[in-house]
Amino acid sequence: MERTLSIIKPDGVKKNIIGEVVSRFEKAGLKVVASKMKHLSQREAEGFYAVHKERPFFGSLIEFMISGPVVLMILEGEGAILKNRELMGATNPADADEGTIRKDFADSIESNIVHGSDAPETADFETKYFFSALETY
Ligand code: IDP
Ligand code: MG
Repeated sequence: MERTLSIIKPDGVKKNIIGEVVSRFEKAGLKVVASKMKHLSQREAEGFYAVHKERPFFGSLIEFMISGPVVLMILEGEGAILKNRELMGATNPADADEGTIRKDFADSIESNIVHGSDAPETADFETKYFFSALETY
């Protein structure tokens, strides 16, 4: 069993598709084992995306991520990290496969509805960044 961090970004919350996104995870066999809604502070968002801080889009990404509340979740399942990435689709919705969350709902490469950890190391860092052991089930 593997665990991964999922975030429904502010655009997903604004579009009122929390249930739709979670339903896709559940139908694919991923289980929500932790969940909370949170309006990230600038410091929290910058710490989460620290790996991207030299990228030209960093400032804009942080502004977007703190523009409204997000839904933070830990998903559990066999191959959860890759399975979640497949359900999400490519970063740029223009490149995303049919039937993926980003293809169906995302407006741009920045406002792309969901985050998902990309490897076991990032999944470990990211799940612990937002959840304590006592908050997971
Ligand atoms: P990922 O979310 O598919 O893993 P990353 O490359 O890790 O994509 O980028 C993190 C987030 O930064 C993306 O989900 C997106 O919101 C934003 N982003 C990535 N590339 C660009 C870009 O070229 N312009 C604007 N925003 C970007
Ligand atoms: Mg990434």
